[in-house]
Amino acid sequence: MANLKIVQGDITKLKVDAIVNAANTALSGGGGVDGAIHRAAGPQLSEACLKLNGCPTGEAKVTPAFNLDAKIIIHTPGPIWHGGNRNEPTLLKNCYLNSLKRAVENNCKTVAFPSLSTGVYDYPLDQAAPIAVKTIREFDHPLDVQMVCFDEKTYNAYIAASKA
Ligand code: AR6
Repeated sequence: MANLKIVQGDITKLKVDAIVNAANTALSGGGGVDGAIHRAAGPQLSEACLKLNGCPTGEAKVTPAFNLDAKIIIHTPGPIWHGGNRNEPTLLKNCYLNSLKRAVENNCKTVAFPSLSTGVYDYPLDQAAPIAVKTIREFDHPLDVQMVCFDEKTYNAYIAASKA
């Protein structure tokens, strides 16, 4: 079982083996945590992402972490919320699961996630948090995983999900 810790902070400042990025399917960079990770990692990250030819929603691809204090970045495009009837819960679960698999394949022991899909992609926090918590906790490898919540509202939602 993976061990889950919920913290509040900036994911780009963490010293962990793998940082997960809430990417888009083009892996072209953007706003939110994606923009922050690209700024902190440096311009080489865009070049590395371009070579990957995009990534389908729910899957996960790896690049080096360049100037970040991590070994790798795992890029996963979360689902855009359309009301919940377009397979959003399964796609969100797949983002967490496939990112954890990439971490294990790359011999990572410590992984940090942002709150996937709950920013620009509008996934309701109270529905996203339980999916994240359950998928991480049920993952059958001894990883140390941090959910890094940028704001207090997000932090409170993940704490509530972890206690439910
Ligand atoms: N550290 C941790 N979390 C952060 C940080 C940070 N430095 N900055 C923002 N967040 P979002 P999405 C939080 O919109 O909904 C991009 O343009 C933020 O407060 O970054 O999956 C991509 O290119 C929120 O709680 O990701 C895609 O097009 C969470 O990260 C699209 O946005 C996720 O918000 C992806 O949208």
